[in-house]
Amino acid sequence: MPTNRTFTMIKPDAVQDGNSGSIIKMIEEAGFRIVALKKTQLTPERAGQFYAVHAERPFYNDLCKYMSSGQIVPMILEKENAVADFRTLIGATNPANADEGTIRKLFAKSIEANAIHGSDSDENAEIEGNFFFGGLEQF
Ligand code: YYY
Ligand code: MG
Repeated sequence: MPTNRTFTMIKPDAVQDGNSGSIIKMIEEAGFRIVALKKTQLTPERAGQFYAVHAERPFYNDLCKYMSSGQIVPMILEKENAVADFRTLIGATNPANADEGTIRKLFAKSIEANAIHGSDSDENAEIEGNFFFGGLEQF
């Protein structure tokens, strides 16, 4: 089976709480290879660019504020069927609806502070990975 890639970022609530290590361990144990990883912080403007697809949604301004409120850990990950399998590993957007054992069920605080991002398509995975990492950082 060919591998493909997805993009993720551990969000400010999970980084602040010291859960990055536990989350990365779950990701590696689920069979994902880390292609690229760093710790950084978004400005509200840059968070707005990342989530531009949600610009008309009522939660957009709060989301941009929240996503720029602390450090994040963006990563590019590789595995067979990476995008879909990673969405399964993280669980539903609202942690109240997330399956037992998923990253959001274990670590998310609310629908906004939901611990982790996962790309929703191969195309967006590439766009989002390139948002944070240059070509020479993607191995
Ligand atoms: O892909 P995913 O992160 O699971 O959800 P999206 O529908 O793409 O929304 C992106 C992001 O926006 C979500 O992770 C939290 C936030 N959000 C929110 O604060 N309130 C909502 N009603 C829906 C989404
Ligand atoms: Mg999404």
